[in-house]
Amino acid sequence: MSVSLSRYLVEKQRAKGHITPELRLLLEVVARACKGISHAVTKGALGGVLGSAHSENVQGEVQKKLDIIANEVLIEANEWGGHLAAMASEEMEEIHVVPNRYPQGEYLLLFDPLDGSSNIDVNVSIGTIFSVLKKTSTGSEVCTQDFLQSGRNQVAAGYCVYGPQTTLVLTVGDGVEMFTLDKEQGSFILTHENVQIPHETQEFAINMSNMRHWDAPVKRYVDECLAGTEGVRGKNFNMRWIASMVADVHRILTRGGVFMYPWDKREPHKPGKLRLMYEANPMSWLVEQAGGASTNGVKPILDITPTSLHERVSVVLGSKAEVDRITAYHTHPEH
Ligand code: P6P
Repeated sequence: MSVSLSRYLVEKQRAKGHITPELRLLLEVVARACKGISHAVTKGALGGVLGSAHSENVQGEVQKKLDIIANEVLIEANEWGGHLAAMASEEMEEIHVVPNRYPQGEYLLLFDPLDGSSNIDVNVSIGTIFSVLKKTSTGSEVCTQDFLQSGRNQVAAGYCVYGPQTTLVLTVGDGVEMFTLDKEQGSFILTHENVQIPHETQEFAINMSNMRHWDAPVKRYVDECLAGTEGVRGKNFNMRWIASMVADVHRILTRGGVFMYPWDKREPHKPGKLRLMYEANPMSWLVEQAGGASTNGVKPILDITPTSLHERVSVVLGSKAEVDRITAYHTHPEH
């Protein structure tokens, strides 16, 4: 008997009280929005949705048409339900407060509506990343400050990867589950329960073209991987870099590995390229819930207290033994 996402969420709500009816509604609405995004992505050139939108996002990056479409799908799907107070997106400089014509709820939804945009026009896997917080301030109008909570405060996090399958990966703080979209039924079906990342791995993911810009600990780790059986690691390593965080993290959740997007000398004033609130935090919680680890090279990403909505962070996540090793190279380089 296949278990749909809806049935899974009802049973999770009923059995363990892990989620409220409003959070269940939120997650079902986000999943439905991801189905709509998957449909638009899959149409590709046939839907006239490829290519640039000839505009820039808050990061100063050129927006693709599908970036904007995905953002609009998530906004329109979520603003009427009464479960949210506001939303924040990589594609919007300011938060989007739920309009007065709708009731406001207690949840805050953050998302990167379409991560991996450089892969859209070349038909490589991309995805939607989302994170859910609760509004902690009472009485006052929701504002950006309400979003600036550490990743430990997340009540739900996940992503939907648009690849050969459309798969939703979710945690509400009680492990990680994967749901594969049955496009005939239009339902997400539970296909992987209690996902666990192997502690050991022989696969690393990093953009090797940045090697000359890396700091010493990252260079040391990658050099040791490349030295293979003749080096200190005594084993050979494989390398993967899809340039879609969602796809790289999905591989790591599925078969292990370590993903690194470290600080580098190209823009020394930035702590890293990836965004803390709607990329690193949700991915870090998923990875920790699956038995892995995630740090900024020095401390757990989930322990970082954000100071701005779009702040960036250095990311090292995946198989715990490898993340611990890389973090130790940063904190105890003498070892
Ligand atoms: P680079 C996609 O733009 C993204 O934000 C992540 O999904 C991905 O891991 C990274 O940037 C790729 O960056 O510098 O290799 O293109």
